[in-house]
Amino acid sequence: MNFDVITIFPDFFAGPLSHGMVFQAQKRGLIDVRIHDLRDFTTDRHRTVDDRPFGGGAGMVLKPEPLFRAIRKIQAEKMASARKVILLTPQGKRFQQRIAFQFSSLDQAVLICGRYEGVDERVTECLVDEELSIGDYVLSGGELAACVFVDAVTRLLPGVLNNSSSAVNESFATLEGSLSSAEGSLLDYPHYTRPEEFEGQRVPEVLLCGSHKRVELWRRKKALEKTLKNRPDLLQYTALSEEDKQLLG
Ligand code: 6GU
Repeated sequence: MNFDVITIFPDFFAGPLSHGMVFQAQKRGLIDVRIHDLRDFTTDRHRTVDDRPFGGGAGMVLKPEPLFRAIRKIQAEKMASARKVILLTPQGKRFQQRIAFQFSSLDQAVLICGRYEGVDERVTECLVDEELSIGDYVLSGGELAACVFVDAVTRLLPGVLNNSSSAVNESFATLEGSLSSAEGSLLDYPHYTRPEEFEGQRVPEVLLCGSHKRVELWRRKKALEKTLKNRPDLLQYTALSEEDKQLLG
């Protein structure tokens, strides 16, 4: 899969893209991430990317011309059978696991990092397929959100994770990877590793007992408790069985 990121802070991405799974996926040729400096698509001496909003008000707005030029160049460079242009903005639709899964079937995602007070709406209307936000808070720009998008989508691509089952059991994922948490999923259960005792705290006995059945029940109970404590909103959509109700007490 190809990711094309349009940003005014190209150097921002050096760190996030050169570690861990995203780095490995690039090395193995499973993804290609290209960073485009929006200023390279300006034509004036000052390489101007923004201007004051019509109608007045605070802040600056990203001008349409450099973004149109950048996106058209990216689109012309490559034939892509499934390509989407995505604007990262707090005004977007909320990014969720289900949406990450949908985007993982694309062969190209063009990510525009919003900045300042916004982006000229003609860009959104003419060029953008989807506006995405990563959550209900305001960031100073879309760069962090673009990194979140690349990471969340990359790890769903075939062959990226060596252990294909670990992506399936975790919080927010379902067997198909296609349902959102709001459509029936719990937070993950707690995990422990060695040592068995650390500063007087022992690993729960049940995890050492060797009974697969008892471990499964305990994990289900803990997942239910964790979800009730941290994300009670998710339980609204999760059908609790009689056994679940007993586990929760
Ligand atoms: Cl995608 N951009 C900005 N600037 N703020 C955000 C966001 C995106 N998602 C959540 N907050």
